[in-house]
Amino acid sequence: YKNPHYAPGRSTMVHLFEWKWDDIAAECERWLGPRGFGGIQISPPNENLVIWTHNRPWWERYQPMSYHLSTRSGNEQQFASMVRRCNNAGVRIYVDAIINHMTGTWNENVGTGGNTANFGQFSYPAVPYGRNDFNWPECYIQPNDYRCCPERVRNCQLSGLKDLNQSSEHVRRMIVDFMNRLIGMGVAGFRIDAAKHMWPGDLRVIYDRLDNLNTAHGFPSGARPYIYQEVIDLGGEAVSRDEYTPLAAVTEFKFGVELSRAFQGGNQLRWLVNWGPQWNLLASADSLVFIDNHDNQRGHGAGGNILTYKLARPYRAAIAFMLAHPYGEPQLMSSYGFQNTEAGPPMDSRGDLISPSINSDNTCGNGWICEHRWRQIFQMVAFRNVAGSTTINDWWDNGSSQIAFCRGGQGFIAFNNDSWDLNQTLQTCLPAGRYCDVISGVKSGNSCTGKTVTVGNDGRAHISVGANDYDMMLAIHRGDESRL
Ligand code: AAO
Repeated sequence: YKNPHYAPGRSTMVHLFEWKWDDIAAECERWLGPRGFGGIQISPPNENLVIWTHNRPWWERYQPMSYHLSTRSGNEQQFASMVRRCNNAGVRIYVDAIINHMTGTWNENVGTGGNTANFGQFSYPAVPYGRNDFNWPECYIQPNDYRCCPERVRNCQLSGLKDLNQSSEHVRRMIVDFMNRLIGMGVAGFRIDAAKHMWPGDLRVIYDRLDNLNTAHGFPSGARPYIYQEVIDLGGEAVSRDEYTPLAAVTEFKFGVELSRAFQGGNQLRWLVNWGPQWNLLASADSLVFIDNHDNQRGHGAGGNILTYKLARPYRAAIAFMLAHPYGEPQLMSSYGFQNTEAGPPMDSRGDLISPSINSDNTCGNGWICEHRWRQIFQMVAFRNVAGSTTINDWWDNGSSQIAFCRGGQGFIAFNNDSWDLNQTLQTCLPAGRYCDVISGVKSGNSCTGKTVTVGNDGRAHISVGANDYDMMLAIHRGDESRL
């Protein structure tokens, strides 16, 4: 369950948060496929409670009403078409699976597919679930439970969300049927929402009942779905990430916390020389990594001071480090702009989502940020693809926050987070020639719209990253996007 089964030569998943299925399909064909992206995490595809009393917040999608594929992102036919078109473009789809719970109790009770529920009776007829399918008696997770009481974390309600009992055979069957239906339609895997709140033993039963990936969508025979479990573990809690790594991959929240600190100047970059398990991160193969996610970019979940698109310069640098470094399976966040942390995505007065528009410079409009279309980010996805399975060599630092390293003979990157210029002749490990810095510009014919780096026969080149440059990094590699 730890292999994302990306198409050959690809890497990196992007979370297209709250995008519509038709728009995702188009994005696979016009952008993600051609640019070498590996996959997409989509918002939950199953029917959720419509919550007008909070003006359709983003978090209504984390309150399932049924497993019908009917949401603001689209219907079942649009979902199937998206998966097929993206797989044809070489881009995999990963589903955010909400299997820990159903809704909270509300005075509205109609779902995005038109189904209703009776919250007092714990009745969700469109699944169907009834009172016997939930943990009983009702209890609510309190902050201190995270420290003392694993059975309360697993058997009580998270935020008042009705807590399914995954040891029930009926619940298991409903969940497995839902996930297998998606696998049949060609998805490559799942994010398991709130995995901390389910018993590892129950999850193992569910995972082991999942079908192999669909060979008609280009997966090798016998391939298991990629599963990454959302377990927030910053240390010191009764439930640990280590209970889940024997099952499948786990989200590594320390990754974004530490890199956000370092690239905001709270830690010298030279300490990143041993980035990985020596920082108490999970083993690389167990780890799904990101700087920000849809929760912590708006203060939900865990971890303060997480970098987001709002602090764009250090954010781009942290993302570049994530993509340049071989540790973990990286995931990018692609956001809509927000001030209010509850606010849902761009929508019209009927509550229908408004599609991102695409500007002539490839950026997005209509309120969508589209970090995955920022030059410094998408060009680092290509860097990662070129670097492949190489490891780090020729690490250099100045004893402070200027660092540089090679990825085998495939790529070279330098960062300057000091308040003085970086001006050094450094080993790039690349063949002699001229290279376009993929951070400050793009290759255009035989020239570069940004900095050009000339590598000598000894592999060395003069590297310059000014303290006041627009970006704090410079990257060159052997691929077409950089070689002049
Ligand atoms: C909404 C309303 C609620 C209402 C509820 C029911 O906001 O007021 O009661 O509906 O009607 C999202 C939103 C929720 C929303 C929910 C349903 O975030 O606000 O509730 O949809 O609409 C825990 C879980 C983790 C979860 C996270 C948000 O462990 O799984 O809370 N994330 C996922 C999704 C998320 C979604 C759900 C789960 C539910 O990604 O979008 O909720 O489907 C500690 C624990 C963490 C715990 C946090 C937050 O963290 O370790 O496990 O996360 O507390 O309670 C320091 C510590 C750190 C600690 C943190 C916060 O940073 O180091 O460990 O402080 O105390």
